[in-house]
Amino acid sequence: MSSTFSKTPGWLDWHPAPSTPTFALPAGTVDAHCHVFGPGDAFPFASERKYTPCDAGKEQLFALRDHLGISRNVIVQATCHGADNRAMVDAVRSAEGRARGVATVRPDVTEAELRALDEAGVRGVRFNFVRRLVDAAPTAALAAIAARIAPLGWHVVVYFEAADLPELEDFFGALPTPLVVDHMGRPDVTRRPDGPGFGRFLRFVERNDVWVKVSCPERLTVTGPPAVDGEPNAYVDVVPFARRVVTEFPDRVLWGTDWPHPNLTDHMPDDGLLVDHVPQVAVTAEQRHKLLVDNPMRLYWPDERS
Ligand code: 0GY
Repeated sequence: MSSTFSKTPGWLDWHPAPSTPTFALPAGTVDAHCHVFGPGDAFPFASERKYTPCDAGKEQLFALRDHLGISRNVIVQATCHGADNRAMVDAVRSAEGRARGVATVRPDVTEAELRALDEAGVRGVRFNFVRRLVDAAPTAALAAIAARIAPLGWHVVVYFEAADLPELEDFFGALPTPLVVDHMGRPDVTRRPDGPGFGRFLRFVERNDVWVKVSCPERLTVTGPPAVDGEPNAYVDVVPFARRVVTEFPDRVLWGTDWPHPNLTDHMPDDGLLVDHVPQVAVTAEQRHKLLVDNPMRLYWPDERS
């Protein structure tokens, strides 16, 4: 798809024709975790990137939004763009109020740059600790960034592997901003959802009033996608973990598609089926409304809540 950049070998492109979901998303649904990639010719990928994706621009993202019945997007800076936020910011601006952004910034970011990001619709920064995606950043530098963005009312989104939580949780707990965790802290879903590993994560969430994205069943699953195309009962091994988070923290959970699904190697999900997965993890209408509408609106559009 991109002419200047060659995709990482084996790269799976986004689903070309997602099904129409059976589950009708409530009006005002927010996709609180998605990305744009390039297009590379307009927004070159960063030299320090660990993968080269296919192009996945704002037009495709907005088409998917409309197809699935989503109202708004939170566009999270992807590591393939490093700290060059131009593709994300361009997409957020183009959405005319229907998108917010989460940026990557370096400690030497200027006040003027932060103000420009804020004015464009950015409301947070992402700290990524997943070793296959980024070179390790010293926590002192991240703490300095957090101190800079706190006065703007922004939050910090953290992405880490479950095994790294014990080492990171004191650092997270000391950050001066609200905290949002990507993909439920990537639990090992072959373990028990009521076992000590996930229990530690849940206690961390409770202690620090953390927001949790119950996203990415397609990334966390070991049993895999549905055996039969169109079967909504997919990713069953992830369901008890997500359901537990939604039940225990109904006012702190967020949902997102993770489109265009970077670095999936086994299968590319049908985004319509990812929507059909939502009622499996949020089993009441009240839970779903909080997950899909109330919570993300409180975090990203606090002035527009009805
Ligand atoms: C995700 C997950 C991944 C990648 C990125 O920024 C990224 O490159 O977020 C991943 O490979 O697990 O949240 O989309």
